[in-house]
Amino acid sequence: MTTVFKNVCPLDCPDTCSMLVTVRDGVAVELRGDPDHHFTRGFLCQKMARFLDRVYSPDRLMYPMKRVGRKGEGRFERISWDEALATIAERFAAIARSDEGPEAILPYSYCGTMGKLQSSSLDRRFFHRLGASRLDRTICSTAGNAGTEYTLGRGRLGADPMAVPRCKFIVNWGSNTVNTNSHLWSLMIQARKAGATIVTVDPYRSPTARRSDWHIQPRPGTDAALALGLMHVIWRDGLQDDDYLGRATVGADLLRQRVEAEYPPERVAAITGVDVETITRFAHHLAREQPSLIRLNYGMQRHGGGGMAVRTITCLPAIIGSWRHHGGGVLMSTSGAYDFAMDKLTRPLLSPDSRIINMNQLAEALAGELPGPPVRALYVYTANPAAVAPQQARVLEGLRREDLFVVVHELFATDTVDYADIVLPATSQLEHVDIHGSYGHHDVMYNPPAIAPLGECRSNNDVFRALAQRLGFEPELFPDDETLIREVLDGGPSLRGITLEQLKAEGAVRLNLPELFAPFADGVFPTPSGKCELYSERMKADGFDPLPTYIPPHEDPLTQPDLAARYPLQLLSPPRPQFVNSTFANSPRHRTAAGDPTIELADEDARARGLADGDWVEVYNDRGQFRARVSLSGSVRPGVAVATGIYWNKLVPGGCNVNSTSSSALADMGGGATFFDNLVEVRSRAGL
Ligand SMILES: Nc1nc2c(c(=O)[nH]1)N[C@H]1C(S)=C(S)[C@@H](COP(=O)(O)OP(=O)(O)OC[C@H]3O[C@@H](n4cnc5c(=O)[nH]c(N)nc54)[C@H](O)[C@@H]3O)O[C@H]1N2
Ligand SMILES: Nc1nc2c(c(=O)[nH]1)N[C@H]1C(S)=C(S)[C@@H](COP(=O)(O)OP(=O)(O)OC[C@H]3O[C@@H](n4cnc5c(=O)[nH]c(N)nc54)[C@H](O)[C@@H]3O)O[C@H]1N2
Ligand SMILES: [Mo]
Repeated sequence: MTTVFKNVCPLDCPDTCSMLVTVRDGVAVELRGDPDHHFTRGFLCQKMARFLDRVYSPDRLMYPMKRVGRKGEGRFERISWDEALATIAERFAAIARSDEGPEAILPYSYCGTMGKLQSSSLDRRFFHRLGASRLDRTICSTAGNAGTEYTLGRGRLGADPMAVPRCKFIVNWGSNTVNTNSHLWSLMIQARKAGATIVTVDPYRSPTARRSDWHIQPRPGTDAALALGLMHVIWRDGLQDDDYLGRATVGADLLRQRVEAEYPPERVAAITGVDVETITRFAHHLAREQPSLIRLNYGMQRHGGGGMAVRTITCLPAIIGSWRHHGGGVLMSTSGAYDFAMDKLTRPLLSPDSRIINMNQLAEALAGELPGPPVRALYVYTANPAAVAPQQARVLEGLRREDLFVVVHELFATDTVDYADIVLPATSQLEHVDIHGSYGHHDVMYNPPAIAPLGECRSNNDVFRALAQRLGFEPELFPDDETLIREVLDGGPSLRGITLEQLKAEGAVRLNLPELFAPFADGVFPTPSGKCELYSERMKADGFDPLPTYIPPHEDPLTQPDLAARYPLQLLSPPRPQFVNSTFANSPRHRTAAGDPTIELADEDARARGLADGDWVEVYNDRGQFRARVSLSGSVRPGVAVATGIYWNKLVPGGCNVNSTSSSALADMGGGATFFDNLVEVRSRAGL
């Protein structure tokens, strides 16, 4: 029996591809990109093209286990599901009954799968019903979402990606689109064939910068200053769109006064390291070549002033009127167009008051430094915090605590699994059902179970159903997955009429939106004023500068010369193209393709330290150290270094990755992470 299923790529990536999976006699034998899906267009990235190797990997976890070695050692013995579930339920019930109460239990998850059901449905209901601490999921995009929300009124709404081929001037601003959003890149290439210019703004000569027509290379964390400099030039040279500014914005005069007085190109050049001529030319092209699009991604968000940087850049399209055009404006995420009934799915009102813990402060939470009871139990699923969280040494110290009960639900024996008391085996995307939105296009997609669960693997939802039953929670709160899909589809206007039956039949269905749309062409914004808020009363009320401004990085060589004297290099750690976060870092094929961890340095920084290409070095600061090989690839300016990731600690020499140096300080908005706001020094390993 051969059947072809239409599945959905589960990775945390904007592309959310449609995949055709051929199943013969219950075994998936072929997987390819769906040629009929408008965004996937038959093409999968180098990671997902080999997904079946991962599904059928001999390294998959196949049955529950309990710890027999020391914490961190990764020695386990097989147990039954019955024993695993009973152990977890008893520990949780005992903690909930204790004086410390259920807030001493902390769930920790992120987006190992983007499926609505397996990433945020019964897990939320379970922990809310239990009264556990709530996790603020801030590790990725919350700073920028807060910044755009203040400005546009909705954080995840922007230009339509399908209109990108119409653009004349395309800016990849802090976005490595070639690797992190490859199907959008192919739309950018279509635009280029029709005459568009592609620019990349990135302190690193990323694969995207290398393939662009123009690479602008600012100092890390100075993007807001660059954007304010562009505004200065735009107003000075009369390139603004007065009509759009007049009817669709508030605060234009105040902003104009600020940039005139405070951000002349000469000052901006001194802050950003971008010369006056480049700033001027950039401003002219951006304003004149319409539609101009800014693909704004995460690079600048992972700095101390990341929220304000995103807000500031997001003001630009209203000043030059690019929102008028299909494809014009800013594109950060498309997920705000989905009106999924998330509250029905997650039931926040089951536990409206329990403590909130910012996931970027896992180190502090495990050390008992946050208000409220100590964390006595940690339940990790769909995430790998031992590798991806900042302040790694302190996170691992916390995970080693003898009095901390740790459950990890995973497909593979990750760095985090090594610290578990109980390990649970998880199903892959081909083994469970799910429903997906996207943050890179506008389809709702259905993922059918194409094969039966391997070994004793269970999906996230199946485990939470079983735990809920053991704890005596109301069965009606934990229904089957199809009921959950119907509930989440019962949302707002963009989903109206889209049914489970239709999704099952068609696989992917576009939201109720026009074929192409320009969200702010009419000049109406979902802000309190109904306009694009160049000046924001809400920001003022929240204690921010109501106007766009430049906030230097926390660890800034210019404003903190003492720190920079010890740690002079600004270290960026964006993804290595072969991995998605730490996923695939254990796949033999991807590990081989990725090679050893590297640190890319400017020639003169290497020379000054007596280092040559290929040397093993130690990269360090007060928080920790990791090893990498020097790469003199000509991709960074002096004073900047790049170590792409995220490797598994246990698979690299020295046993720790780049996050042993990154900081858990928070960004200015949204409690965001500051992975790239990280001063380090490098020394030779010879003689260590
Ligand atoms: N192949 C692959 N695809 C992925 C992922 C992956 O790990 N691998 N991860 C997925 C996830 S979870 C996310 S969040 C997205 C991330 O998608 P992107 O935001 O595109 O990814 P990054 O590479 O983190 O950051 C983009 C660029 O920002 C640059 N940058 C760093 N600091 C600054 C700065 O101060 N200013 C400017 N202008 N640029 C700066 C970095 O050098 C990098 O080249 O990609 C998703 N897609
Ligand atoms: N230095 C540095 N650190 C970073 C970043 C960076 O750029 N630099 N990027 C940050 C960003 S943007 C993000 S989004 C985070 C990502 O951090 P995480 O969300 O923790 O991402 P992954 O490392 O991909 O880990 C996801 C895990 O989920 C598992 N998984 C997949 N599907 C399922 C499932 O259905 N059930 C269960 N139980 N498990 C499943 C996978 O096997 C994998 O081990 O990392 C952040 N950390
Ligand atoms: Mo992310």
